[in-house]
Amino acid sequence: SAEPKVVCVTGAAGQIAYSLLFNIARGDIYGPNQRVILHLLDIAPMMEALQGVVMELQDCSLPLLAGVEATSDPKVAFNNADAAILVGAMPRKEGMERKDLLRANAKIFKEQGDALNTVAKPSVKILVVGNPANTNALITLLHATSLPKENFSALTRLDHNRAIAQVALRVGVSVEKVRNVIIWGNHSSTQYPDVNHGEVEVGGQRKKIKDVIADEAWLHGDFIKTVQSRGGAIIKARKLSSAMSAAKAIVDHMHDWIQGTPEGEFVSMGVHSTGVYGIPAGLIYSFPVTCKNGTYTIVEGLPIDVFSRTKMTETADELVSEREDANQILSA
Ligand code: NAX
Repeated sequence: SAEPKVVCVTGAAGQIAYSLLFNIARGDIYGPNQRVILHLLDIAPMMEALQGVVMELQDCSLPLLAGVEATSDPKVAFNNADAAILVGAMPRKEGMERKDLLRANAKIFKEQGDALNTVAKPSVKILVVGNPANTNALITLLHATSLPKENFSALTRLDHNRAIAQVALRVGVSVEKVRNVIIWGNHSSTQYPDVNHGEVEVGGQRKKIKDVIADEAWLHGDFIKTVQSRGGAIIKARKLSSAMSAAKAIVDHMHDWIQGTPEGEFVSMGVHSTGVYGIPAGLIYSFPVTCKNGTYTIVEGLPIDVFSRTKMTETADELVSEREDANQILSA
């Protein structure tokens, strides 16, 4: 369409944004025929660094990039936004308790929820990446009261992609042969990567991942552990957290939400729980979803075994306790 889409990215001077902005500006989310305007939000002390990012975006000389605006004011950043990718957050510092982290972030996401509510398009698609992503998304949702709950999401696509990669490596096929793995729950170490409903194509035939790998000890053990702790392993090796793979996952998430998922395939998104699968209503919980015409639908009716049920409840319990902490902080 002729009208450019406005995409707001927060934390725009940070390392994930540095990998992400180029991909958005060359059309990876909205496609090769849709121009975009980038609105970049960061905090005031980062404005000089952010100007450097703006200069580089100009120098990329991208035909789809119709404009760039850099600001430290959320109301300017979210103005008229079609998509808002909330990457910026308060990082966990040495000696910080989970509650301190939640407190700092509750303030940020309350303000940004209010701003989205006032100035973004009513159809704005919001993706929260900054940690604790699920609960930050919930806080944003609770403060953007005039926006539909279905406009909000949290990123678990990186975990989803990690699960696909581990299965592909183990089976010895390329990643596009693997589909329908699921990340349930929180983007944290309690997340449950589940291959029970997943398929892998081997020798031209689509088979159950469970049957092809046929090693329950690995699937219930090292596989889950590797995916859950991958973020930490990258920090240990790189001395920085995942950025390239996070940016790729953000693009996948937004692309699929807007352009749709292929027939017969589902992906994982942290979305508002309606109570399906016995998950407490109102949490932002990662579910298997399909997307079509810009809306997601939770895949319902998958059979859940006892092992899965335990894991799904464990990660839901963590989200319930994060929600309680957030409510306490916000009402104080
Ligand atoms: P960086 O520290 O490189 O960048 C964060 C940027 O956000 C900084 O420029 C900072 O100034 C800015 N910022 C802080 N408060 C802000 C506010 N109130 N408004 C606007 N901008 C603000 O971190 P980076 O590596 O880019 O990671 C960003 C966030 O993503 C972190 O919270 C991180 O934990 C989270 N992640 C989430 C993932 C997920 O799968 N959900 C995976 C990747 C990543 O670890």
